Amino acid sequence: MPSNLTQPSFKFTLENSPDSIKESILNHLKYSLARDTHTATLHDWWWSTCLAIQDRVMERFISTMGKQTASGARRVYYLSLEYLMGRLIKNNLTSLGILPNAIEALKDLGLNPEDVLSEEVDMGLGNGGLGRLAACFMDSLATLDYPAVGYGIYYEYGLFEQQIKDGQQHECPDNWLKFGNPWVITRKEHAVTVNLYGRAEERVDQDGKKRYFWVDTAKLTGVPHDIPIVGYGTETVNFLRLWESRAHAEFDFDIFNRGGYIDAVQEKMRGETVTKVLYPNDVTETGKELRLVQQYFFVACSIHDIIRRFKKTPSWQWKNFSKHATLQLNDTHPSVAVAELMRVLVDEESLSWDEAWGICTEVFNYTNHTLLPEALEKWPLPLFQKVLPRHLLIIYEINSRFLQKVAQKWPGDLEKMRNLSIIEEGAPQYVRMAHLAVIASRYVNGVAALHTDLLKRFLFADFNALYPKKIQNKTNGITPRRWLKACNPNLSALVDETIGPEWTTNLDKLVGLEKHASDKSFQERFAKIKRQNKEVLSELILEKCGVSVDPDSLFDVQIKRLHEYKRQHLNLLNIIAAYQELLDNPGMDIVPRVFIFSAKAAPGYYMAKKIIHAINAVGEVINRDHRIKGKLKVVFIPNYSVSLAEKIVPAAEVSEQISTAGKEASGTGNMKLSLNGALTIGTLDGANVEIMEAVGRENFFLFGMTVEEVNALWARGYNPYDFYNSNHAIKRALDSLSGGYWTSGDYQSLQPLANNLLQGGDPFMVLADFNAYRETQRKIDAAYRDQTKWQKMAILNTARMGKFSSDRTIQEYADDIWGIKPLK
Ligand code: 26Q
Repeated sequence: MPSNLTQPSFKFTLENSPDSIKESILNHLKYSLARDTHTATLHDWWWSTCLAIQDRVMERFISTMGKQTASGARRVYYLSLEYLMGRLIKNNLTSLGILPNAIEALKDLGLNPEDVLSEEVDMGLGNGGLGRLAACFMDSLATLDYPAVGYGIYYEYGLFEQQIKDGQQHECPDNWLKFGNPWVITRKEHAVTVNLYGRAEERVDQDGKKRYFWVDTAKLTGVPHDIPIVGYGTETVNFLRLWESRAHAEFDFDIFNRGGYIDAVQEKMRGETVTKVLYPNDVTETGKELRLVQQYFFVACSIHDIIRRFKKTPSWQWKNFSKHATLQLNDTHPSVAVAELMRVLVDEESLSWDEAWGICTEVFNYTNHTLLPEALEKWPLPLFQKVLPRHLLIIYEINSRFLQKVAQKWPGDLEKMRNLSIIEEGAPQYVRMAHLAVIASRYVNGVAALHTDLLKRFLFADFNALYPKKIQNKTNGITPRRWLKACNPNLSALVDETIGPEWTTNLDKLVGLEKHASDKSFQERFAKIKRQNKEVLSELILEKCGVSVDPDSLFDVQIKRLHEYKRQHLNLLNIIAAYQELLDNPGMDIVPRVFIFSAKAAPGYYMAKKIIHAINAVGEVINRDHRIKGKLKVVFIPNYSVSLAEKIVPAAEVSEQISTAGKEASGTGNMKLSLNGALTIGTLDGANVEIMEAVGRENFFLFGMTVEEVNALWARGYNPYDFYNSNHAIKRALDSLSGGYWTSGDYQSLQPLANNLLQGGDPFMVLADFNAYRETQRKIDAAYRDQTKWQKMAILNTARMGKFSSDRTIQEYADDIWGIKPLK
């Protein structure tokens, strides 16, 4: 072979001038879409533009894969059931550094660039924070030149689309692939067969060794779809590999030959339902068979793919597997991977148990994202046995060896054994996935300092005693490319002009803004940009909610999944109290405020849906009450998504981070908002603690009980009626909900919400924190009146958020957990 063919080529042939981009777009319009410029729709233009970008991405993709394969270096395999990617077009242009030229090209073609970029539907393959974190991590991994593959599921339907009718949530399917997707590369040649159900049979092989065979299984095929992940300002392009389930040919054929054509087609359809839809994180969906099948399907495909890559180099030995691979479990959702890797190594590759277990404990790591006991994943044992009979035997073996260790450490302590066992006793028994993940993993991490501390002290206290170095903290982060540079171009330009552009890949550089925080003219420019962003958001609010809001009002934002622990209803009770006070005294001088909510509730989460209804009902009344002269507005923007967040975040002035202390593992919206100059009103929970430490106590509106105070109050006995009876504002607000005030006398519809906070025991202590919250909201009013002071605080928030870049987070994972090196 000529030597120039053995070396990957690093010369990129496509040019990036506006003219070359324009030419590429026109070529794709003609040759890929068979369209002319007169009949092309906006969708056609968007698609051709994506293909023009994808051509440039491909050159880097091919060269990166060549380099990574040739180096043989350790790769990180990120295993996640969710990737909340949002739109890719602007991100890819930003990362390639050709956004301005592409904009010029589109303008030249007589198009509105913003319209073309907005034509893309969000890739919403995630529920919330955990899925978006995976997306930010993929961005940082590529930007820092780390060899990485993200494995996941190619859901046909992402998180449901939310519609609001009569103030209530309705769910519609999110058919994001209806028109196909220009970013996807399907790799049919890497399709994988996956087994399910059947039985585990013990047989003696030719060498007289006992072995297990998994027989009479149902079979599925996994087809991988790759999405390139473009590093910012580097040549690295990694990829996401998402698996789609298809019917298995063998299976089809069997039934077909028996003459059952219709049966064969039905069987085919069953196989293809496995990756149809993303599960919402919903209590009513726990323990569902299809979810377990999904998890195993994706894990089996991914492990197979990792091993295929490993075995491509015949000289590599199993004992060196961990030199080439490290696997990160994004929560317990993919944790059946532990049993699957053991099965492949022991049953298929004939390694001894100890060799196989040694490999597992070197390559797996697990990230925990929740302390809520009800959110910890566990599977009814009979279900697990039916779907994965061989894996259950493997788990028994792992467990029995583990329990021997427990017995050595705590001789005779049966309660410890019961508490730590992978199998939860009871009728039925359960398989505890977090225990499996902790036992197999080299490192386990929490996602904020406080969260990790609580993991060590409570949830995993005994594990921590057994393995004192296993649990680490890795505080979450967000990518500054999407969450400042791309979503807030005017602020980015001001920052570039003031301190130079290095902040984009070194967010600590933002501290350079500190010395401008008190500078009058800088403050004015900073404030002007916020004001422009608020105007843009006001138009969106008018369009989506039919409510006209004044961009001169204070924009107060709570955007996140709807959950009682996040306490959107605490925010709402304060709004009601403020409104009632205003009605008593319409002349009262308050800072006009727009309360902006956006949130999806899990479809089966009754109370969350009630809270959405209540927000909309309260908004309906308040927004139309002329007596208060527009001093308060309440809007609920439907269908919260990544692309919607990109419009709300740059316009926010107050960020609501008001979860009950000890409940929010980290939060990442808190970081996005503060980075864009919003001031936080928040409890000492999750990453709020570290954000406050970074921006300064004086630039943060802290309120509420601490974790210790919450625990102490529970221990003493919490009675929400104590607060209801002694606090007039609370009583009046709750009475308005149960009395039908907001729903034209229909007292039944919102009463359950009030009841939940009283007879229901107020499980998230909304009433206990109400007073502190209300007082702190008043302080915000006072602070906002002094605009010089406010702007200084806002600038200092932006300036001091360097730590919360996902680049820093990824650097820490790479150094302390994965042991991987950049490959330039
Ligand atoms: C479980 C079983 C069945 C179906 C769905 C699920 C499921 C799916 C998604 C359970 C949980 C999730 C998502 C959890 C999540 O987003 N957690 C958030 O993770 C963020 C990133 O670390 C943190 O910042 C948030 O604090 C945490 O709530």
